[in-house]
Amino acid sequence: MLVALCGGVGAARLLAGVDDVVEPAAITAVVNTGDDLTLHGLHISPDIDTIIYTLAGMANPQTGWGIEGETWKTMEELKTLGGTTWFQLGDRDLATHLYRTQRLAEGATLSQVTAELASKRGLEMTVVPMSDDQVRTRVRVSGQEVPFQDYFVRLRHDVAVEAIRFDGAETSRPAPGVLEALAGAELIVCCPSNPLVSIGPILAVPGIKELVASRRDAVVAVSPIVAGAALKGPAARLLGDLGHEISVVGVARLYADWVGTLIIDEADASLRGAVEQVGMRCLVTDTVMSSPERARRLAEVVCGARR
Ligand code: FO1
Repeated sequence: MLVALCGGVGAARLLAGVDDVVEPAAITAVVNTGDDLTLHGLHISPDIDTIIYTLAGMANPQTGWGIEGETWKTMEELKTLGGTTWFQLGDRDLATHLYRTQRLAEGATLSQVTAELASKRGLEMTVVPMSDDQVRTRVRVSGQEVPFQDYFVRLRHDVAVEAIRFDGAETSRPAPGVLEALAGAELIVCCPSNPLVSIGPILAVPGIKELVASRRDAVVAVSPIVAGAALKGPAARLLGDLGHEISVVGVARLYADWVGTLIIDEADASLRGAVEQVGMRCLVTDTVMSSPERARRLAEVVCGARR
């Protein structure tokens, strides 16, 4: 059993590679739900949908989120009505949010709905939210706390961040099966997602970080920072804003007490010693997943990297 801790796009690309290397039925993806939001009365789970769409081969390859070949008739019509359109929901993507919202209203848990969506999209791996309880990442910018998607999309994450908080984390419980999967996994993979706002919320659910740290030798992480920058999204900027070194060494320090092996890109080969000084093994390989083939090769290195 391989268990992957996942955010959005970077995690989805690596998972698609792992899906080629490991029997999909033996993979459990534990996905961040701190990015979730309720908009137009709909429950939207961006990271879960990005994972499912990518593994189903239907994700928009340019953006990494939403569905390929999408139409935007509903958003265009909503705009003429003066409705909220800063968070773009494609016509086909809307079906996912309508389905999820209806099922939740019928009393289903987020885990149950996620399992239904994954199987209806033909996935064999298990996709599970970090928790069925509501945990929402909130970001403080210019003295004001805003929901994650307001920061990430409406403000285009083009603002300095003063603090982040995972509202609801303290009283949240791991989703059913998460602790068992982590306890029984031969390998726990921390995907190249944003350490602070994608991996952070997962570890903030009580019980998860403690369990992962107790199995540190089985934990392999892929750095989301390559040559001092993030390949996608605000990870580098966020690390800097919140006082962390924007490098693979900064990532290693963040991960020191629960990751046994950090995989870094060849561009950072000179920092391998510095990462090992933080107290973890360090492997150097090509971590830029600009094609399915490169994602598959990285997945092979990850799957063979266990201490
Ligand atoms: N990201 C954007 O930059 N602009 C959008 O309008 C947008 C809409 C959207 C709709 C559904 C969905 O699942 C994701 C969407 N995203 C959008 C991406 C999303 O903000 C990020 O993928 C995650 O929250 C960060 O991991």
